[in-house]
Amino acid sequence: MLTFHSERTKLRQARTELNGGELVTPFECPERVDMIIDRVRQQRLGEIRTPDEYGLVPVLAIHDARYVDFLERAWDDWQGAGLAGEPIPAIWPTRRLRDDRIPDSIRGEVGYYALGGDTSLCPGTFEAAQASKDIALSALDHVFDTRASAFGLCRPPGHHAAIDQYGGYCFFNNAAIAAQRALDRGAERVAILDIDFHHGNGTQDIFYRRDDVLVQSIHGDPQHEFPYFLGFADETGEQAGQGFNVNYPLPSGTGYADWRKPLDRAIARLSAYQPDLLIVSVGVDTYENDPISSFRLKSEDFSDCGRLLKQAGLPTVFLMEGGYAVAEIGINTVNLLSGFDDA
Ligand code: Q9C
Ligand code: ZN
Repeated sequence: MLTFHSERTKLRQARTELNGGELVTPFECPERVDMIIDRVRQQRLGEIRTPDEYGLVPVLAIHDARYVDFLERAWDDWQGAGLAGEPIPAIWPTRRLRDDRIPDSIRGEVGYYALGGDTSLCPGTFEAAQASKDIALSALDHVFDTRASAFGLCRPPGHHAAIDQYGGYCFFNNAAIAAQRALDRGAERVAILDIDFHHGNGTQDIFYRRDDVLVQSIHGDPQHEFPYFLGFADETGEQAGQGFNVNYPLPSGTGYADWRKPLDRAIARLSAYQPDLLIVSVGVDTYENDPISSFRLKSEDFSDCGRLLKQAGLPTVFLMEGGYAVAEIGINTVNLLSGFDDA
């Protein structure tokens, strides 16, 4: 399988993440990319290619123009306001406040556009987010053109990013941007299967009223896991999209035997939908030793998961999302991809 990779993804080098009331070094770090690409080389997964550049047009097919402009200038504006740390919001337009007015000062804007306080901004974030979507689009185009599968080593990840919101380490929704490109290139139906530990709230929200993208997600129950406020089983889509969103929340401590049951159901639902192609949002934060997650998948389970995904029989674009056990992230990710390739 071909891998798309860019060193530009490492231009985001944030220093701070708000975690348990402390500022810590972010879990979502550039070393994640090095560990995965090292393992791709070591295991000879296949050729590694540099992505093409697609500019902002495909981003604006999904995201709000003012949001994109905000991301581009946020660091400079924060510095210009004389603020010393990295941008993290301190107030949001939550319940009891208005969300129909966008502030014109940077501290207010950060609160307006952030969905959480976990993800700080820094110089290089915008460029890395652009490289990440270029990787997703290059992988999509390769799969669209050849019907062979591909891996996009995206970073930063994308599935928490909504039309005009960043957070959960995500800025541009790479899977959504790639899905839209497939439709714009003539696909009639696209399916997204999100196997990251966390619910892909951004992806769900973007396609919630549409029937041309089937969105399925297997994740930690939001009753007690991030993003807490979306990802429940009763969220099935609205209007034309009714029935085209499927959530499979699972309890803390879920191991592979119970994790693969919803995977089987998701694959059955995929077969019924008959999409032109499948986009897998790959998170390996379901791993038993992940520092911020609570499932118990073992490294060999990722190989079996890849094998099962092959059964869907679809041209498949794998896009990297989460996974924070840095020492094992390469093993787990490449196990999944090799499991698919070798099936
Ligand atoms: N500070 C993805 O896996 N914070 N995002 C968790 C630790 C948010 C994860 C608490 C986790 C977001 C792409
Ligand atoms: Zn995750």
